[in-house]
Amino acid sequence: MKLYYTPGACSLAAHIVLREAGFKFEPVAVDLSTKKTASGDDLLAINPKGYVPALQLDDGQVLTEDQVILQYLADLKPEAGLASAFGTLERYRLMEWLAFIATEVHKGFGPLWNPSTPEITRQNAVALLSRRFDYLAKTLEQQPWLMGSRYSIADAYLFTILGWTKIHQVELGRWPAFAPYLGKIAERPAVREAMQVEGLIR
Ligand SMILES: N[C@@H](CCC(=O)N[C@@H](CS)C(=O)NCC(=O)O)C(=O)O
Repeated sequence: MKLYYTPGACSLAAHIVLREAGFKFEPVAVDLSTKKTASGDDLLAINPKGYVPALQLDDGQVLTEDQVILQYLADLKPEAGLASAFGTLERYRLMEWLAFIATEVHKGFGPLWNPSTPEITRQNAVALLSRRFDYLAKTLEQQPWLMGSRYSIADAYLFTILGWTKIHQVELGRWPAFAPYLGKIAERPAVREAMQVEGLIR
């Protein structure tokens, strides 16, 4: 498998899960400003949607959409315990978290990435994200992981996206539940490896 990723982008979640589950894979960095890999391959030829993550399977097929890639990987290695089994209510709870992270949190950062976003739009985006953070923090005050007692692909995804608060100077101190939660994810060997390979930590 090949993972097309950009350092620190949402593709970090898939990168973490590939390592958590012990897959053999090739990480291929993409420069999003040119949509090219270091060897000059065109991301658009891999993923016509033009974004990361894209997971190229060994038979050449390409899977996109972070939340789907995460589930695919977790389901290939159920022994890693990163996703509840299909057909159970717990799986729908997991999908509920993944959809919430993707649409409310991940995409909630959209305006903050655009340098031409007016200040008022930025403030509104931060206010909306803050309401989502209220809900997440309330959950994490009551349980160690989004899915309760077990770390899952949803935590890898949330960790990745909350990492962007540093880039955009969104202060997380208002939600004391986040620091220990993010800290324990950051210490996981698979997370450290992924972040080292992406050049995010030494
Ligand atoms: N719907 C996609 C969105 C992925 C996405 O937003 N990727 C960003 C990086 S975090 C990207 O590659 N943006 C470049 C672009 O859209 O041109 C998913 O959930 O995987």
